[in-house]
Formats: sequence, C-alpha cells, structure tokens
Amino acid sequence: MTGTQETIVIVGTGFSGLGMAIRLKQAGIENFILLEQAAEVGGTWRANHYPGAACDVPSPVYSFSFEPNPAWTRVFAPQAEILAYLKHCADKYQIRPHIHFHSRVESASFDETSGLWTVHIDGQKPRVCRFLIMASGGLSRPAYPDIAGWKDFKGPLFHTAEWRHDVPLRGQRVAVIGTGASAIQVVPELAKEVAELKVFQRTPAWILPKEDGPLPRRGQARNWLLRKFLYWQFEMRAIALLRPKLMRYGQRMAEDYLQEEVKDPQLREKLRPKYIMGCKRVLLSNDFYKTLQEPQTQLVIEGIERITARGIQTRDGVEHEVDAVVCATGFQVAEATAPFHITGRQGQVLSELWKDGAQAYLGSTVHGFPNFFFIVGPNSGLGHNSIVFIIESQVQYILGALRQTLKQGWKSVEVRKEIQDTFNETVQKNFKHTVWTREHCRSWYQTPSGKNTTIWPGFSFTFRLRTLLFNAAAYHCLDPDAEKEMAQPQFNALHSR
Ligand code: N01
Repeated sequence: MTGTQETIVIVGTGFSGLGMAIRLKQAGIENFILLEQAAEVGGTWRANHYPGAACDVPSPVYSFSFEPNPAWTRVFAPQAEILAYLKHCADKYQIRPHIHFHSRVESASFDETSGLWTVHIDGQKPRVCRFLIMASGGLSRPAYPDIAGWKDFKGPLFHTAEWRHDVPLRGQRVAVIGTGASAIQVVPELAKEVAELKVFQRTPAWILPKEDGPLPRRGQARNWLLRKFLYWQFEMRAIALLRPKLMRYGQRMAEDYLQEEVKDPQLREKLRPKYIMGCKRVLLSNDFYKTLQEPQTQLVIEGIERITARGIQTRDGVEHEVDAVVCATGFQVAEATAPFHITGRQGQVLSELWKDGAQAYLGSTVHGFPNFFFIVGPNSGLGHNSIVFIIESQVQYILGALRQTLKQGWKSVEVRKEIQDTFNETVQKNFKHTVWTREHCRSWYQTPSGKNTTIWPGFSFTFRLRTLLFNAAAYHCLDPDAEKEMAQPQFNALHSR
C-alpha cells in the first residue's frame, strides 16, 4: 500500500466536515485532513449561490452551538452570510491548514490485514488512513430531470446548484422547471429582471408565510435564549409529522394563506397540493404566490413532454419558446447510493449493498465497513428543524467512537449486523402512521420502491439522546494483534432500537 498516511480523513468541508474537524481539534486530535473537491469551504452553501438563495430555517438555530453568530442580519440568513459564517469557523478554529482543496475523492477501500483505508483522489497520490469520515452532504449531487431532448436545446440550460452567473438573463425569456425549496426562492428574484418567466410545476407544494425580518444584534444571553426558543418552536412541528391528524391545522393555515394571496380561483386550484402537508418539505415564502400573478410570469402545469431546440414542449402540444432553462429540480438523494465507490471488508461494495435503499446505524456507521463514519447518513435527515443539530449529534457520537478506539488501542470498530438490522426495522416501523406513509405521499426522501431512507422519523432531541454516547457494545471492536474481538459488556437492548 503506497500513499501518505493520516489518522483521519474527512471528506467535505460543509457544516459536517468543518464541525467534525473543529471538535477533533478541541479534543486534542490533530492528525487529520479534510479533502474538498472545490476551492473553498462551505459545501451546500458554497455551491448554491442562485439568486435568492437563503436558509429556510431561522439563522440562530442554523449555526454551531459552540459558535453562535451575532452577525446574522435577518431571521432567515441569505446564502452569502451562511457561507461567510462557515469561512469564519474554518479560520477561527484554524482548520484551513488541514484542508486539501481541489481534491475530489474517486474511491475508497478498506484493507483488512492492515486495518487501513486507502482513499483515491483524482490526479493525486492516494491517502491512507485509519478512520474515514464521510461529510460530503446529502444535497451535493444536482439531479437533472429525466426529460427527453436535453441536447437539442440551443440556449443555456443549468441547475440552481450550478448557477451560471455568466449567463445574462435580464430581458430574456426564462423557464424554471420545479416548484420546490430552491424554485420558490429563485423565481421571485428572476421575475424582477426577465422579460418572460414560465414556471413548470409538476406537484404543487404546501407554502406558509416566511416570518422573516431584520435580526437586531443582541448579547450572548439573549442569543442563547432565542436559539432555545426557536429550536423548541420548530421541534413542536414534529408532533404533526408523527401524528398526521394534527396536520389539518397546518394545512388550514396554508390554505388560508393561498386563499388570501391568490385571487384567481383557477390559479389557486393549480397551486393547491393534493397530498398531506409534511410529506415533502413545507416551504416558506412571502413572494412566490405574488410573483406568479405578475404579468411576465406564467405557471405551467401541463406536464413536460420534451425539451426542444427552442424551449419546452408540454403534453398538450404547446411549445413554450424560451432563451434559457433553469432546473430547480433538486438533488440525487434516496435514489443515489454512495457518493463514490466504497469497498469495505471482504470486498463489499457500499452501493451494491444499498441498491434497495441505504441503511446504517444511527445514520453514522455501516456493518461491513470498519472505522468508517457518515455524517447525515441514511435516515438522519430532518423535515422540521435545523440539520445542524443532527450534524452536531453525529459529530459527538463519532468523536466518542474515535476516542475510545484510540484509547483502547482497538484495531477497528464496526457496527454489529444484528444491531444495525434491528435499528433499521424500528426506524421503518416508526414511519407507520406518520405523514410520510400517507396516501399520495411520494418524495425524494424515498427510493423508487417507496422506502424512506432519508428522514429520521422522530424528534431531533430523541436522535440527540441516542447519539450522546458511543456504545461500544453495539460494535465489533478488534484487538490489534490477535484480531480477536475485545470482550464487551452486555449490550443494552434499548440501544438497538
Ligand atoms: O429540490 P426539490 P430543491 N419535471 O426536490 C420538480 C434543501 N434546500 O432543490 O415535487 C418537472 O425540493 C419537483 O417536482 P415533484 C431542502 O432540504 C434547503 O428545491 O417531484 N418537475 C419539485 O417541484 C430541500 O428539500 C434550503 O413532482 C420536476 C422540484 O423539481 C432540498 O434542498 C433551500 C422534475 C424539486 O424540488 C431540495 O430542494 C433550498 C421533472 N422531471 C433547498 N423533476 C434551505 O433554505 C423534479 N421536478 C435550507
């Protein structure tokens, strides 16, 4: 095995990668590197710089607990502020010397004899490490829609996550495909400058007003209180996700908002969702409905047949001529398997193991893949609160695993199969009776067969409780010399569920 050796390799420098690196440093662990394919930190918040990009979770909870940001200017921070915050974290905690930019990981494989991972990087010497931490994010691979005729379109066509600032859209005729979280942010901004805007909707979304506004600078104590208040306010939303009967109150609020904002009954009908609220992300916007009623904007619901040289042809035979097409069509999440080729013990390939749906233990560890960790792995996404809370929970859990492994001198830790299986059975059972299993509920949270491999079907604080301590008894912990399993205390049955 050739290559440079580190103790820990972290893939990605978004909230997850930076959060992990900072906590490692705070724990006195310095022998780690971060591999970042881009030229700057920030992950999702570096990549998504489309006009109007902003957070739909209040800024005070969208930051690390150990690094509150008194500089947020708005309740819902714009992308530039979040990116600036992440750059600040990288600088303040001196993470940059550990980062290798322009380092795109192509594959990683585990060697059982040495107990080491080899990480292959595009155009570079491989890196060898004991621990591999995947912090590459759930929303890092843009999904272009599967529509015929892509190559035929003569104008610029790009994704919101790959925004082309070099393409002048002022005075142009522009199409936006999709009406999800990114679309409702970009559409009002585009409408300010384009001549014509056609918004192609496949499924209408539930939309609530965004209680946004300037956020005055406040002292540490008031910041802390606000963070706690907002966390619990958002956490309460999970009750309706888990007890769908209560969702009728949220739906009524959204229906009232639609009624107030959209005067034309026909347009209103087109915008009325037919599935239960919460099945897909509930969107927040004060200007999306208004924009759709502006004279230069048109909502198209006829369904896309194909892309043509001059625009988009819908199923009713109409060709909508446009100069540019923007795909606000989301990311490859549940249908994608692993972000790159990952080979674990006995040549097991992660994407093959996951071909019917990804699964892990606590969204963090996978049987067959020793010394390997995910941040925001399978079933650890949230539909109702700040993902930074989950990220910090997993970082703490992984830190516990690393500390114990290094302290005890174990060669490797690998979650037990029966623990992972029981955990996943329980997770899938917990979806029963939630909004995500209601009729007509289909989303990118699910695999094509309908299995939800993305969302944590519970409160975020229960996830925090589950990940507070690394429970070694749930793991095979290998002795370095004899390669025997270390004796473990009786496994606490509570932790398998
Ligand atoms: O993607 P989406 P997004 N023909 O998947 C439509 C996060 N986020 O980028 O619903 C026509 O929500 C698709 O239609 P349908 C957040 O977690 C966070 O907007 O599948 N339409 C849908 O309308 C969010 O959940 C922030 O029928 C097609 C849209 O494209 C996640 O990112 C801000 C189509 C995709 O919506 C993804 O959001 C922005 C086709 N072939 C995003 N294929 C924050 O503020 C897809 N669509 C934190």
